[in-house]
Amino acid sequence: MDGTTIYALGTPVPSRAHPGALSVIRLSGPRAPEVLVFLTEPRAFERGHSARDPALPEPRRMVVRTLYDPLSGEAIDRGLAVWFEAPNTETGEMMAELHLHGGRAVVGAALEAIGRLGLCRLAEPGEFTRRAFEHGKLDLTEAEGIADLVAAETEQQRRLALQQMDGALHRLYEDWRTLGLSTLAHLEAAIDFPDEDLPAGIANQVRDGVVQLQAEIGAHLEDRRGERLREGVHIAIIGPPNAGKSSLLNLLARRDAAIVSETAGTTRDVIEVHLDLGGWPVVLADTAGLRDSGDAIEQEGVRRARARAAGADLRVLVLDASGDWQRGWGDLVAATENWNDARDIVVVNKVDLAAVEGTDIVPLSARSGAGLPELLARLERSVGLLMEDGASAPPLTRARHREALLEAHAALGRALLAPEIALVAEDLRLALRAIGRITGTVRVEELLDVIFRDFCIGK
Ligand SMILES: Nc1nc2c(ncn2[C@@H]2O[C@H](COP(=O)(O)OP(=O)(O)OP(=O)(O)O)[C@@H](O)[C@H]2O)c(=O)[nH]1
Ligand SMILES: [Mg+2]
Repeated sequence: MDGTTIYALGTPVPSRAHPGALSVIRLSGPRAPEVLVFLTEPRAFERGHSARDPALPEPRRMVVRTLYDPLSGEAIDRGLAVWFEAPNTETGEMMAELHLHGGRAVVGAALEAIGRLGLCRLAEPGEFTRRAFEHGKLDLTEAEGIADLVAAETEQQRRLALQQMDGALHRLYEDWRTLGLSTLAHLEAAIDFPDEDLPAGIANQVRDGVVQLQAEIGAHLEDRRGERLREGVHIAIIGPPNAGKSSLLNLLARRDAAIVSETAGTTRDVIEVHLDLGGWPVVLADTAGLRDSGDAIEQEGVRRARARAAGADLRVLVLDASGDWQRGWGDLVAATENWNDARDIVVVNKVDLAAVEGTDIVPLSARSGAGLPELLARLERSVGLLMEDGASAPPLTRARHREALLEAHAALGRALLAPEIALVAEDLRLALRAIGRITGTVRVEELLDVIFRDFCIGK
């Protein structure tokens, strides 16, 4: 971190088609308040005011100010100005904000005016958040939570991101580090005094600590909720040919994403659509009708359908009400890998042609839409069940965390088998370092560059 002052437009860049009512320019760094003075006091720049100039408003108090070009003295806009005194700010540095009208020319002129002062430079992507991290305002998982919050598209993604921004993962990983460190302290005591008898039970305590840590990390690694929330819950629509699987996909997607026809065997490839289902992001897949076929291409489609069904988080089996649906059901379920009675759903479609009755089925007409509300409720319930598994603990959300935790998990496994105390300690230290990399307690510069590069400018 350098001691420079940075500035950036924090709101979207206004375009001709989308000017904003407001635009916010933010600054962070030692000279931020000074910049405010030079921009809001005509001629102040030439006179060379100091940051303690009377023109500087009280910190944290918004004031109406006209913004001037510091060199020509020409008015640019009138808006609100505020500044915040370090270190109790978002970045831990002096900060200032200008709330201007969101026109292209206004924003362009204001940014140019700030640049012309020569007191600060444009921020890089994520630089504000990075400075907050450098000043200990947040850890890396919380910084990633901010990025996820900005990127969140559904309600549940937003909730998870907010939890992470508020430190849910930080606390979990810090708890593990604390447990690991106290275990290590016991071990180091044993190494330092090899000749003295250890108090009875220390070896057990160390073992219990490592076992507990490894078990908790293992359970966390198995929890797929975070990835499902980021990438979408995968739902596969499967069933015999012509049952109306593609019709159902189109109905849920509210567009003609898949070809529908009365020819059995229409769908060959897997067709995906992305949906927001009650706040959950969902990837819905339509698949080829399941049957034995002499057609090599169709057979490949069926193979893909089965693979997709097995790999999906949820399965929706579609049967044809106008056919002998009760007979096919059991065999199809039996032939479907990973079928889960509690969550997976059986839809009997085309009830406009033949009425159906039965428990554990959802009657539907993809043609008329009858039964759709019930199906949506069932889908939301199933997704809810899926995502509640282990709901008390915050889920793993990033591949970066997974990698580090796998490393920690493996090191703990080695520690349990290590023949000597010194080796146990070494493996435990490796595990702690891996966990520390997740939160940023253990710093890795290249890693920081990668993480903050993904942010937007002005964040
Ligand atoms: N009457 C009626 N016809 C339907 C309904 N849903 C689908 N169909 C018709 O059933 C035929 C097959 O529909 P698709 O959606 O293509 O069926 P599919 O299961 O995707 O078929 P494949 O891709 O060949 O496996 C089409 O002619 C649809 O118009 C429904 O609810 N009622
Ligand atoms: Mg189809």
